[in-house]
Amino acid sequence: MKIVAVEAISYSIPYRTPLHFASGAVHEADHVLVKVTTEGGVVGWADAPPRPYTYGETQRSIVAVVEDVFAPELVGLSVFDREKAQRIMARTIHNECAKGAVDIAMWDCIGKILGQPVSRLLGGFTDHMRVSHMLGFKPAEELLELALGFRERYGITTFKLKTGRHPIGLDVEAARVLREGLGEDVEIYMDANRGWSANDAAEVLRRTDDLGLTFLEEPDDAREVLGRRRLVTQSRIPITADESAPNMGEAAREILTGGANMLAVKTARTGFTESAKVVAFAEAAGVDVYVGNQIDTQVGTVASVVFGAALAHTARRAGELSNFLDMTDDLLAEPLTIKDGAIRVPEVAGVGTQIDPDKLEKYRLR
Ligand code: MUC
Ligand code: MG
Repeated sequence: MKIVAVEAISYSIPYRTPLHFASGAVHEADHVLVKVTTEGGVVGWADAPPRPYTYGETQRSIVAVVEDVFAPELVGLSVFDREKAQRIMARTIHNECAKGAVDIAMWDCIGKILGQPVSRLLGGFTDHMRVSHMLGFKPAEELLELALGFRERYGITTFKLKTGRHPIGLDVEAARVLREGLGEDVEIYMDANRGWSANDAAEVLRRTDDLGLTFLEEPDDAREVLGRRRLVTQSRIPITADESAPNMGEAAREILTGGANMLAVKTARTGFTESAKVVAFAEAAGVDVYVGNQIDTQVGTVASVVFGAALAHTARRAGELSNFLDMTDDLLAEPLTIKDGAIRVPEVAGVGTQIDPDKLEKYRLR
């Protein structure tokens, strides 16, 4: 079934609680919906979040690359020809989230055409994903109050603490207050978004050694090659590559050159097709992964749930699937719910990214 249109629709939804982290901040979901239409009128949807501080993409660059560069090449292709679409999009370097969204929207069409949930088509390992909540920069006591609230209300027992601040004592204190307030059974890990040097990170690891943290993500700029390698070699917990591994090739390079020994997999940037290749590489290499958050709306989050639950290697750990709770509204026709610390895979044909037309009309920018 041929693709007849590939469109990019900008929209903006304010956040109730902005998220602050070492590389930037998010006050509104100024994202782009990617819509793929096939002959016969099947429509697939996916969300592309612009993250200029991570990938260099903006809302306008995503619209431009999808509509001006990808669409003319993809129209006329069978929607089942995902690998051909990958090759076409790979001719344009970078633009990770634009490519990821086109792939997911194609998968949504495929699921709808076959009358199957895409999670089943991708592997069908389980029917839910455990949720990890990402905590942005805030005073330690406020972070604890928030985390206790998320545990009480949604049953969430895994938390990512955004770090990378100076003085480093701020983050050490936040981790300690969380551990003492939440107890031993809660999983806590840190993500510094390159905010520290390798030496800062080594000092933080030394000072948090007794806190039972699960892993440390993107402590410093991975291009500081020797510092990063030293950290990976010396750390007692895994060092995770996130923005230093935005695609399959760079994920392999970071692992094989000792820049990291764990990987974040984000469907927002590698879609389903390339994410599956990243996971296969990691599984074969004996490297743990977790499903990360690109500060996703519900449209982005449901894609992460669908992918994460499909494969045994991604379903092992909680995925970051709850930051849409900080938004004032969302676009998904069937809103997601978090119960007992988990989100269930929607039992619908496709990805479950169906859009509420009234909400899209309200928030779209053009
Ligand atoms: C994360 O894991 O880093 C913050 C910046 C970004 O690109 O993603 C978020 C979360
Ligand atoms: Mg990260």
